Amino acid sequence: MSKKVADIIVETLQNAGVRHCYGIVGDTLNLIARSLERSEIEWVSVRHEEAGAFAAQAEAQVTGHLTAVAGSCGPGSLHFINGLFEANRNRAPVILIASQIVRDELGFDFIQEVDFKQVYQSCSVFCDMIYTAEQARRKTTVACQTALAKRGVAVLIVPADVSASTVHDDVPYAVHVADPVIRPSHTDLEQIAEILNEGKRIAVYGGSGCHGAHAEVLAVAEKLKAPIAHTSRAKDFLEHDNPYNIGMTGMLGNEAGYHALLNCDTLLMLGADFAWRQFYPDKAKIVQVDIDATHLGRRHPVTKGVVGGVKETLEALLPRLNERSDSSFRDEYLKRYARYKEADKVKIAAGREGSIPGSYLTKVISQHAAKDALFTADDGTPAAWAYRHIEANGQRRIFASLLHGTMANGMPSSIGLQKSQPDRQVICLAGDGGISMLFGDLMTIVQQELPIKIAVFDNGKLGFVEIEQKAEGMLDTFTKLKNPNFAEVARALGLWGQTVSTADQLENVVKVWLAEPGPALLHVHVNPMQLVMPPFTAVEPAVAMALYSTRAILHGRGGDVWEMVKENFL
Ligand SMILES: Cc1ncc(C[n+]2csc(CCOP(=O)(O)OP(=O)(O)O)c2C)c(N)n1
Ligand SMILES: [Mg+2]
Repeated sequence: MSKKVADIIVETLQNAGVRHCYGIVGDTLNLIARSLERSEIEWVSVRHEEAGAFAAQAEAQVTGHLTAVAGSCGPGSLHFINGLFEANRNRAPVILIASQIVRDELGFDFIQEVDFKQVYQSCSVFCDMIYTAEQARRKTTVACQTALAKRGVAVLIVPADVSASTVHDDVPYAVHVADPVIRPSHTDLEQIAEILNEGKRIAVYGGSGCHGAHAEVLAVAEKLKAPIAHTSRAKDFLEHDNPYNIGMTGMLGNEAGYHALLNCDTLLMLGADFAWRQFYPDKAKIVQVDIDATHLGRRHPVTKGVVGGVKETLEALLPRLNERSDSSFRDEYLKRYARYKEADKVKIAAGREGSIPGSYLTKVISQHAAKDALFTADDGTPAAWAYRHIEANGQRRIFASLLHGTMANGMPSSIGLQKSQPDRQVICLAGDGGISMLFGDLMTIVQQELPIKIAVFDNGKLGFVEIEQKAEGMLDTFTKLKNPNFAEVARALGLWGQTVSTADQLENVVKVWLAEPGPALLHVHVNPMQLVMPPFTAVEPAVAMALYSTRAILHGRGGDVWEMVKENFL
């Protein structure tokens, strides 16, 4: 049977599980757009392709399904890049249909010619062109298969003359979505059991690989009398219903999680690939379990690394572990964690003179959000507050740019979450810097009639960077933002919009905002002087802060120092 290549591509995507395709149409993409229109895949027009890529990766993460983006040649398909880095790092199966100028002009610096193969190599697991019409089905199938199997981005470059061609299409290449069970060999299991059975102060450190393994992680921790610390990405999976939880380590962590990992004599790392080496113990024996063999020992040397899914590995490991009776190590850190949580309850409150700290705003939102709400948080202070103050319950999820660390991830990611989960509440915690960066896609939210709830944490600055600068003893440099009234702008765009500046009104306004049936933007003037405090008191940052204070006072900005001290230390 003869078929148009554009139809073959779209049919293959549909059969591979694609439900939405985000993008902007144009020239070389038009034929594929026509095929998409006739398919069951829903096209979602965005205003900036980067937003489409963020949306697609969030959808792919929450559903596990392959999700598509598509662009016109040159700048159109180039604009996806930052969102595709985000997707690839998050192991989100996303396919970009990068339409291309006709083959006959490739290599002559034709108008809009971009070598996508070179551009997208470093943020993809598959990146290739359909060279001939005859290879269309096979190449599209392999692109989809690779994105799903390797959990990442596939970039399929499609010259316009190829998508317009007609070919015989009678070989049934098709995508297989597999779900294998992977666990270590018996020898590997014996070896890690031996190390764990010798431990006296054992800690478990769970990462996002613990998704779906809550019961098994708790069972192992119970047997080993180990407290459970987790990475930020594992918060959704391990924080809830966990009597052994001691929270996170790292800059966003707390002192219990931080010290337990440094003071244990045996560390069991489960699906955790935490990048910051200084938070690993230097003297402990480390056992690492990861589904990806390339992760073993790449952050910090480990005693024994094994390959397997966390759930399957722990199921097989459990009978090999001796039940310990001494729980003193775990008890100590559980006590320290409880103390931290208790202090936090009091500390996270309205600021002085009715100001609203970002942490308090987040806590209030968490209190009133739905039980199964999906949150996105912009890189910057919103992500820090989200991981510290959104309460996990096993149903909620938080999506932030933890691995790529990009601004502006929040609002566009919420588009993909709401498109794929129309019945769930989707809440975006946005920075004033972050929301401005892809502001145009608020119009996508309106056009698509998505009831997303956006809170803009307006501190009038690139706050997180200012904190970094202060921690280096610098005065704030190039961080100021002159903002509009975001609520007014939101209303002009067709969203519900309101501004809140004082803590006494906050709770009521948050309730009204969350109850709005349509898209709603809450513009909150948050305390501009709030710092994100690390879980330790190191001499270095303290000295840098002192330097900052001295400089600020010398530059006639003693008021800033006083505001900072009042908000954070008094
Ligand atoms: C695309 C991009 N540009 C720059 C940065 C560096 N950066 C990280 S956080 C941040 C400030 C974010 O400001 P805002 O969104 O207002 O959040 P705040 O920290 O003020 O709450 C910047 C500039 C980045 N991570 N990504
Ligand atoms: Mg800001």
